[in-house]
Amino acid sequence: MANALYDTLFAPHRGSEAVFLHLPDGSTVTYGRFLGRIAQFAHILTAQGLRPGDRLAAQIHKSPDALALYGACVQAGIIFLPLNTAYTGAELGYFLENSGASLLICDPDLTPDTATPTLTLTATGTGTLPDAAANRPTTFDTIPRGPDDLAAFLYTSGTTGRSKGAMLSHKNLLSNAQTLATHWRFTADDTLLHALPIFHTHGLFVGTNIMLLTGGSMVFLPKLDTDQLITHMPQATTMMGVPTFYTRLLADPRFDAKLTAHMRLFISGSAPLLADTHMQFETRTGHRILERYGMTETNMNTSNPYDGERRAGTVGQPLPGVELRIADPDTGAPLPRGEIGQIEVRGDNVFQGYWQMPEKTAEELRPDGFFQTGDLAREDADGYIHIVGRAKDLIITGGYNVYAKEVESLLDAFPGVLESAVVAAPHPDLGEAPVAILARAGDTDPDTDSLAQSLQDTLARFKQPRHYLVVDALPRNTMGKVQKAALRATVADVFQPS
Ligand code: MCA
Ligand code: AMP
Repeated sequence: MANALYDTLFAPHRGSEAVFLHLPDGSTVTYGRFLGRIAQFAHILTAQGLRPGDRLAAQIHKSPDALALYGACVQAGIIFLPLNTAYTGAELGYFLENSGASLLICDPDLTPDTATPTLTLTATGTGTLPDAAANRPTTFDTIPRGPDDLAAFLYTSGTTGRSKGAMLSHKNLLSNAQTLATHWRFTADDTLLHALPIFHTHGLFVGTNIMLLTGGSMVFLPKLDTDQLITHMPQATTMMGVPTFYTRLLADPRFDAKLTAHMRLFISGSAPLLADTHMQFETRTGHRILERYGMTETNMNTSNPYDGERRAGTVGQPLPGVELRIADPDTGAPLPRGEIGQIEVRGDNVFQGYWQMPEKTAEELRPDGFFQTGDLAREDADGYIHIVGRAKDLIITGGYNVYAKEVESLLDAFPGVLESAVVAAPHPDLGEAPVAILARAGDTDPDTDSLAQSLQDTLARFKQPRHYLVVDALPRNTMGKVQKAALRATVADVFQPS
């Protein structure tokens, strides 16, 4: 095939009257209309001078047109770089510069100060991009692309400072969508309740690509709103969410067995689903949530079985086509079953490296092609993987990743702070949330209110500490390393209801 990703996910729907998107106002978008929109956008992107392999950055709100922009990039061979709408202008500036994006599509509300050529697109489908596209043809000659050509960059924060652009190929995306659609038994009869953001793997490549592949439809909600989930659940057959989706639903008495009796499947991922949530969900609804595990760099790696036992507190077994080993973090040598080690994975799902950072790529991709996930786990006697911790200094808040180092570097530079440590504290809604522990530089405490204020322009809100603690000195072990485990214990209760 000339462009297998486009030809498999999109092209079969050309002219189709089947519904692709159900919108909250009751309107629908057919597959045929969606494909026409993709072609119109592809014309604009090429008219802007974008050529195969060029990067297009998008910081836009979730909408049918935002999805069409992704399709346009696939059809025109352009590398799609979706960005969290929570990123500040400072963060966006870095992504534009690092990726060398030739064009930025952004919401007029988020318009940054940048030299990168920019078109706008709002959540309601207005802006300079749709204006320019309006009279363009609804067909476009698909640009040929091979399996190893790049389809997308997704930026992931790093353990050492700056974010890295994870390069995902056409084969990475297509192979994983095919594996998941089969494993989870998706068909054209499915309707996915979609309330996730579409700038990350979960909402875009897992949710959307599966539905495009199988020809099913999505109830396409702008964001998580429990009322909307409950209102639209009767229309759906399946739902995907981060654990916060499930805890919020469980907190609502309207969410019960009757409302979910017709549902085929609930899937959770991006952050650990507490075994307790899994069990409460089953007690309330009779459904066992299917938990799976993935990463931006690898797409999905493991999943609980569709038919077999969905085991609470585990992420299931390796997906077909994914080789997984629990290995010694230093050497990569596989450990005997039952021992705790680092999860390493290899397969068509694993990314092509970090954009223009060969040394970072070499640090995480072993010479034999296994990727080091930084997740610590053990495999039980039945082959289920139990994630027990993280080797990386990462906090996952509501399904978004925050690397402690990125926040600490900003805190360390603040007057009155000698040094800082950012750790995760359990949070009843978000799973975990960042807490900052600051060692004071002199006799007076740093002003944490102005510190918090100073972060507003530089750091996305979800990365900002939700609690500050000032101490005389950070605890260190005999090697001089900050004892984060001790700090985590100190702040373990800060978000617990008193
Ligand atoms: C919003 N806020 C957050 C988060 N989201 N703070 C911390 N963590 C978050 N995740 C802040 C806002 O800045 C705001 O702060 C306040 O919370 C309320 O904002 P709102 O937009 O109303 O929040 P929400 O609608 O309640 O959103 C929470 C959410 C959402 C539903 C958990 O963040 C979400 O949909 N998360 C899913 C993320 C996801 O898709 N991850 C997949 C990554 P203030 O009031 O102070 O201004 S892909 C991945 O991880 C891998 C590959 C995988 O395996 O899937
Ligand atoms: P990211 O690639 O930045 O979106 O985040 C990937 C990380 O999320 C993984 O390395 C895990 O630490 C975590 N993760 C994803 N799914 C799960 C899960 N089901 N259980 C526990 N952690 C998960």
